[in-house]
Amino acid sequence: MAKVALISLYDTVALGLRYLSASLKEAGHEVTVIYLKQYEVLMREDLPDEGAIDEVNYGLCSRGEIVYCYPRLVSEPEHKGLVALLKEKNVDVVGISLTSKFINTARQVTEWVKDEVGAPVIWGGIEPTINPEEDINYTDYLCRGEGDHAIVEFVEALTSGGDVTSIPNIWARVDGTVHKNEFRPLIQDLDTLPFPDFTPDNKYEISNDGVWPRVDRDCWDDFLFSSSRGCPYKCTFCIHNVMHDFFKGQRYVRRHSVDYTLEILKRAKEEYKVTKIHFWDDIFSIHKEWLKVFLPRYKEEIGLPYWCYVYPQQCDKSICKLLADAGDVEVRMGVQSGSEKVLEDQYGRRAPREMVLEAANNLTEAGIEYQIDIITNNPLEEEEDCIATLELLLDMPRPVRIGSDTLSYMSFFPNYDMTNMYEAVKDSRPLNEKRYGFYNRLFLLAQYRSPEFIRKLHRSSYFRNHPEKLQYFFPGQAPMAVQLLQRTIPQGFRDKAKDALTPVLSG
Ligand code: B12
Ligand code: SF4
Repeated sequence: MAKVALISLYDTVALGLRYLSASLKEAGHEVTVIYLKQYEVLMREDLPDEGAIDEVNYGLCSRGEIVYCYPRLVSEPEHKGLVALLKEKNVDVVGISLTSKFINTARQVTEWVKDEVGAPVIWGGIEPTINPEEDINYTDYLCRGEGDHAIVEFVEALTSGGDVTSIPNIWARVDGTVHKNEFRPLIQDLDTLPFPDFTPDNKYEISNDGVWPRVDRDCWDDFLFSSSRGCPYKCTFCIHNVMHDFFKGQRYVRRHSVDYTLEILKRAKEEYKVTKIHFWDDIFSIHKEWLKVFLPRYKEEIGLPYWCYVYPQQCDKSICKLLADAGDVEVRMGVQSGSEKVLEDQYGRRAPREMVLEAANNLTEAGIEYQIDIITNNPLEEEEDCIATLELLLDMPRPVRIGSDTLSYMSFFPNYDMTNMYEAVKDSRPLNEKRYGFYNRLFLLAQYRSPEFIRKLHRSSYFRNHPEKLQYFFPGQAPMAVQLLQRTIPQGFRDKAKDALTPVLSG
């Protein structure tokens, strides 16, 4: 039996890590899960004095102010706590799960673990999957793609003195030579995987200068699960853009069976105090035949409110009816831009404006509340593209809501087509901050004000020159305060603090 620690960086949802933990436990190994730091959403006045070592994301929140998704530095007490915990657990190997934004924290943690704990480290997750040539300089081992089987083989080979240089999905730097193994085939039958690990056993959160045991249910307040892996599309700003090419010729979109999915939800409902299900499937509304079986049974056997992502193409009237009939549902639909040119030439999206409008109408007619995702601050856009997005928002059935209370700014991740497109012209295309200062506020205001009023604001040269003054038209809500309270309290404290927070959260 090996002792393995899995570290999740700035992510307490960590579905991938939960699958790995379950596979390792099933194979008889001892697993400690550590959520290192929370990803905080802060207003400017709350930003810490010290800089972050990883990328800070910006966004514009629904009350029109800039918010920062901030990866706060790992403090000295947290660093010491991490090392002490790993020593106390006497770990044989440490896995770090990371997305591309957290590469510097991963490098720092890797050094601490190697130098101060003396354990080998393996990186896994989206970042090493798409950027292994760079990442192998910072870690001796990394895993590309699905880790469920690869991690078990790797841990067993490493701890028994076996060969770690020829395991599919694993890259290994041994005696100065990098062994780059091929991808193993995708797991086609997801039901062969054990249920992802949501138990609070042997799980810790390191944040707020301390090491906190996870108590109650080890997750956010909603229960989060994805019934599928993969997406049929290849939008140029999204991970699937790169992944499709890795797995050509294989069935890329796979889904758990209805029985498996319901069983895990039933357990969650029985064992934990779950009040809502959050489906993280990239597109929950694909596979109409699956939905036809799953959703009526979901209503009957689970019966909880639920949330999911839909894509305009999979949002016809019959799908909307199925979604609505299953109970209290909220959906988020990717729209991204209202400009046909941007959708086609830049994003590679197969969801033109008319399809988006039809999907939104179908959702509304079915009585489903919908939110949309828009990507903004894309330096490759022109003013006419911003106008097209604004016009689309104004034409959508009301109420229209922008997801997560913030507008997402375009991010450029390694090796995505969108990044390559941008890199080629970057020097001649600085972001027009002023233009976006104006349009971003109008996009957000389109949620609350009438189309006529927004068009008037749009025509005003005063607001174009003083976009921050548009602030006055936002409703005086404080969504960020709510998010802050929910997200930044260590889970060990959350229950105790709940009573105190309730009035604030409901206000
Ligand atoms: C759900 C989701 C979220 C949720 C939950 C996160 C979670 N990890 O579950 C929330 C809302 C919290 C979230 C937040 C963010 N997300 Co997100 N998210 C996703 C989404 C849609 C699904 C992730 C998922 O559950 N996959 C299913 C599991 C089973 O797969 P997996 O995580 O890849 O894990 C497998 C392997 O990677 C591997 N593996 C993973 N970890 C490890 C570790 C070891 C040691 C090993 C050996 C293997 C291994 O094995 C796992 C099982 O097979 C993906 C898109 C996607 N389809 O991947 C985007 C995605 C991961 N998110 C992304 C981004 C940008 C973000 C944010 C930065 C957004 C923001 N601006 O705030 C934050 C950052 C969060 C963080 N700390 O990393 C990007 C990352 C891009 C990149 N190149 O880094 C993605 C890929 C979408 C995209 N645009 O391409 N996200
Ligand atoms: S539809 Fe969504 S999940 Fe699928 S490739 Fe496009 S952005 Fe990614």
